[in-house]
Amino acid sequence: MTAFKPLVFSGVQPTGNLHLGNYLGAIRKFVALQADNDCIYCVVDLHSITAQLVHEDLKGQIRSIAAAFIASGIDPEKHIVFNQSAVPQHAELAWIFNCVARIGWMNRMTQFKDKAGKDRENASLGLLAYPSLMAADILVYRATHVPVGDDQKQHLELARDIAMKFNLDFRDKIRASGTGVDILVGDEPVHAYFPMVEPMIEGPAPRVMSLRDGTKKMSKSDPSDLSRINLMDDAETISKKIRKAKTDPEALPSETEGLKGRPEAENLVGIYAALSDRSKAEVLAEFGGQQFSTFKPALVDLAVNVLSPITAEMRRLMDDTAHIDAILRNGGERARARAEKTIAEVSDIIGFLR
Ligand code: AQP
Repeated sequence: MTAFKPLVFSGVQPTGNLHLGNYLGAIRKFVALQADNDCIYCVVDLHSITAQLVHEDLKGQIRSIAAAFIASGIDPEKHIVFNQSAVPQHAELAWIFNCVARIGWMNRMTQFKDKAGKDRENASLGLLAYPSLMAADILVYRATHVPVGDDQKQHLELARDIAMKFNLDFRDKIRASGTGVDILVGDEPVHAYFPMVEPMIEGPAPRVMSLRDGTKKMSKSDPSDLSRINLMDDAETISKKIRKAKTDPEALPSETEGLKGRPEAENLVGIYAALSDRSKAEVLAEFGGQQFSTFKPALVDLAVNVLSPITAEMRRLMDDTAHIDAILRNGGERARARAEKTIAEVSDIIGFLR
């Protein structure tokens, strides 16, 4: 039994200010995975026009995500950093996947339901097909591992369904092409062209919640800026947002059990734990019994210490757009070379004449 070569792929949309949820749920994992893996990190600009077509400064947003990757510690020479639209093979494979995936699969996606809201008929076709493009982003490199936040779990399950259907529908042609790999799916041996991607969701902060409502995900598109800590916020703004963060009147518990039913307290303790590389239990061992009036200033100090060097480096990088553009161009060329090979093989398997 052979296996797919391990490859990490993930992406971030240039849809607004990057926030602490993006950083703890995704970017920090990207950084950690570099040491032992071949990694491709993408600014997924094609995705950014699915919910909102016109952006005031999309180029600036793309550069700011690339700057955040690099300022956080991603090495664009050892690994690949690029923007999605520079590699048209993503969109080409997405079209093929639109024909593999079923409309019913897309209709079940909770992110589509949330983002389309009540006026579903008026949502863009791109918003409905978003998970198909996301599957193509990953599988055009035949990537095996995808570090993401908890909210992307359903999309990754769909990427596996698309890969599986393609592998089964084209089973004989994949075998004839000599490009397949024998894998086990459960106990079932499958001769596969596309791997079954593994989501990497675990980590200290798979779902960071809004500072204004502990039951809602921290999100770039939340209309209240007080709901999130942006990577570009200065120390004073971080302090203001944490001081104003919603809490309850109780003191912090000494054990994690005591966080049940207290979503805001759980969120702030989770953020503290993730930023300090400790468990929630360890944080509560230190702060249990104390009021938020003591805990919040400690969280402000920690958040400012961790985030301010990244913010400063992001600002420095964003002042040198030529440097960022050169990194993205170079990454795009290297990504394209890999993606072209997949598209040539997939076209041959399907039977397109090229
Ligand atoms: N609150 C969060 N907690 C943990 N991880 C999160 N991610 C997003 N929000 C949280 C993870 O960040 C990565 C990049 O996300 P994205 O920008 O591509 O899309 P998103 O998940 O739709 O992020 P937002 O902030 O909620 O954007 P909008 O408001 O535009 O929809 C992903 O790995 C995601 O899981």
